[in-house]
Amino acid sequence: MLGFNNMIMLIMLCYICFSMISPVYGNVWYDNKAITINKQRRILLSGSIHYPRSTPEMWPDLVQKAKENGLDVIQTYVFWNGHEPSPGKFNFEGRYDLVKFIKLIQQAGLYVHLRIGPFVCAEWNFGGFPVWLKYVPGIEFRTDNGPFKEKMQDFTAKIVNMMKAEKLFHWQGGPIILSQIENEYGPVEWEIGATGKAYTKWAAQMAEGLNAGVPWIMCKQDDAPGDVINTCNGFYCENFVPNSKSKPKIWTENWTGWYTKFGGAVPYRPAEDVAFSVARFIQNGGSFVNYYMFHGGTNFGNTAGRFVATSYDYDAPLDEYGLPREPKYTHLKNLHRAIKMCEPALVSADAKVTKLGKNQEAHVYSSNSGSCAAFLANYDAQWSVKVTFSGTQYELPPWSISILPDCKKEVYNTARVSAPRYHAKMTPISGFSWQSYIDETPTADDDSTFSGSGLYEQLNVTRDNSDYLWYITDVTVKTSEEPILTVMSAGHTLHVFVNGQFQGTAYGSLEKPQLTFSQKVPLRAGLNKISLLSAAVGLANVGAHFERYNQGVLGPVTLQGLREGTWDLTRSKWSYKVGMKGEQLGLHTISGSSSVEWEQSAVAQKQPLTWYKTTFNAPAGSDPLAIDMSSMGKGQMWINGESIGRHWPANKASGKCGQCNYAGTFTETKCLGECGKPSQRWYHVPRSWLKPSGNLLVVFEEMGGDPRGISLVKRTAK
Ligand SMILES: *[C@@H]1O[C@H](CO)[C@@H](O)[C@H](O)[C@H]1NC(C)=O
Ligand SMILES: CC(=O)N[C@H]1CO[C@H](CO)[C@@H](O)[C@@H]1O
Repeated sequence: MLGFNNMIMLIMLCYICFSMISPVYGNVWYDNKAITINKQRRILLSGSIHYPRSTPEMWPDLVQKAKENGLDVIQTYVFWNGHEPSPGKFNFEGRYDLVKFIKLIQQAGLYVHLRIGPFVCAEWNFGGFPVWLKYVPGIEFRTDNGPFKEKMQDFTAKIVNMMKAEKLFHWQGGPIILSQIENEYGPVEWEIGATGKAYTKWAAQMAEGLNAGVPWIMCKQDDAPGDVINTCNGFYCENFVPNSKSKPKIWTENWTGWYTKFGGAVPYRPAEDVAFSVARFIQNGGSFVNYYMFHGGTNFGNTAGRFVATSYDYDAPLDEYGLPREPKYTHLKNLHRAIKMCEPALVSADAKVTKLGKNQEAHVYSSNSGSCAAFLANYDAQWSVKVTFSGTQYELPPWSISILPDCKKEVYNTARVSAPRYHAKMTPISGFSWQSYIDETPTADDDSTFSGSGLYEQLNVTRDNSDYLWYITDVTVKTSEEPILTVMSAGHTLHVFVNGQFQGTAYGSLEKPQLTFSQKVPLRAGLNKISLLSAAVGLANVGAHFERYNQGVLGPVTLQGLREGTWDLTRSKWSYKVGMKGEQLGLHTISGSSSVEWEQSAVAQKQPLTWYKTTFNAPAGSDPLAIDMSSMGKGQMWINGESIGRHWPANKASGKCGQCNYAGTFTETKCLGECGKPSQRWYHVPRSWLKPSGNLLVVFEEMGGDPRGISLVKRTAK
């Protein structure tokens, strides 16, 4: 039996050990209801802004607009391949200046949720993995594999230590209150079983061992071990239940819209539905909501994932250019104000749920201290309903929730939009006067080629240093013939040339990156040069086995219908050349652009493999700018040497397109723009990339287009 004094001793000891432990977790922890900051439960509203998808010059304004919208937290992934482009060589500059980004958020008085991953998916090239990682001997991605775990730990530790050194965690006085390890791993673990489970455990322990002093989350991970909080991603999360009674209900990805893929229509999600899903999550006891995305931004350079468009607008409350999208921005701002009025009641009581009708409910949070908040929900997707609550009648529009922060007066309904409705406008400012330069179709004798027998996997050769890889082979026939050339490729696009003459193009899609080119081609008597230009459109960003990822012409390649029957060229001698000649000459850079003779007078039109250049002055004012590329085919473009990204207006929206009918449930394919239009017509040019005059714009066009149709446009909110 324990004596009284001993008991006091024990209690004191425990107190001491607690106060010794708690500094490790600083002032941020959680209980079954919410994240606690300084022991205070909080309802936290968060929004994703990915720092490399805008420019440092845009950051302060984006963060300020998020704050004005009523957000408490900015959430971002950390982009490994941007930070460690080659092993041990780090980049934390410019758009990758993570510390600067976090400090700006801190200055604005907001918190940060740092999702380190380091697998991030995010429609980002290779899901955030550096391509060199694929070539680490013995590597297998995202499983219980030594080489992978070592590299993952190194990078995660590097980021955590950098944040500590800069005093950016909350216990150090910084803004970071949450972190994340792995990303949507649950479904993968389910697929691969025991090794996946071991990896999950290891990842959680590794992360916690870094002593970041803030809680870690794993999203879409039903078996998140120990103290790691499992969280929900989805269009709706109201029925999500954490895997422990001591963990709060957190929604890490509430999709404000969806991303655009090349070949698809532009998705959108009505403000009413986003607001409904958030209000429903909160009324059901949720305490942390994140908008994915709050600002989507732009996939500059080659940062887009496979077949993902350059625009990552996401139909977010702030559009790609950083302008408020209405009515979404203001409708959500009003929602946030209403939710914050309910916060005292929400954090101190559990909901009492009562039926108000067949498809209607009241969720009432009423605390001992007298605060009371009510959510009146109508789940009927078609009909408005009058309900009586506490003796008062309320009218609830279909698929909506009314918020009563004092349990009496309705201050907000998710379907009644008082915010202005307007469409952003694109206004042409000027056209350009172009010069052109036609790139060349290399032959096997060029000194920049090398050869081998059989077909090489593309990424192994390019290491993603260029989108382009040439596959070149010679075919000798006795008399002229017109056989069918069939080329099977793992993707993503293929342009075929015979004796320097363009024959045609084939391409895959997000759903099916593989392609087959099959077409009659003219061969002349004697030697013929077959040149295949295989182009990548981003690397895959979803999945587990990135070590097995492949692309390019893997075969078979055949010529059918020759006098001598069918020739299989798959194992022939092939020559290779990485990149276009223009890339090697640096035609897109300020210094390299003058290394060739440009055609001034008769600018080539509808010519494949053509470079175009022009100079222009920055337009007056501060409206965001874009380039209208609707007259062009496919390629890349640069301003003053900075890559704007890949253009591909020739890839028109097909498949599911048309109107929006979301009520009831929303899916990624519910609300889509019109078919037959380019998936992306306008390409963002950040103002900060421009000088007052003499800006160099370079376009590389693969397929042939009419540069006279290109224009500079400005974007205004209405
Ligand atoms: C990658 O290329 C190297 C030669 O550069 C070759 O030895 C290796 O077999 C290739 N690997 C694959 C998977 O193609
Ligand atoms: C399962 C799934 O599709 N998850 C996606 C959720 O949306 C984000 C952003 O579009 C992606 O990164 C995830 O892969």
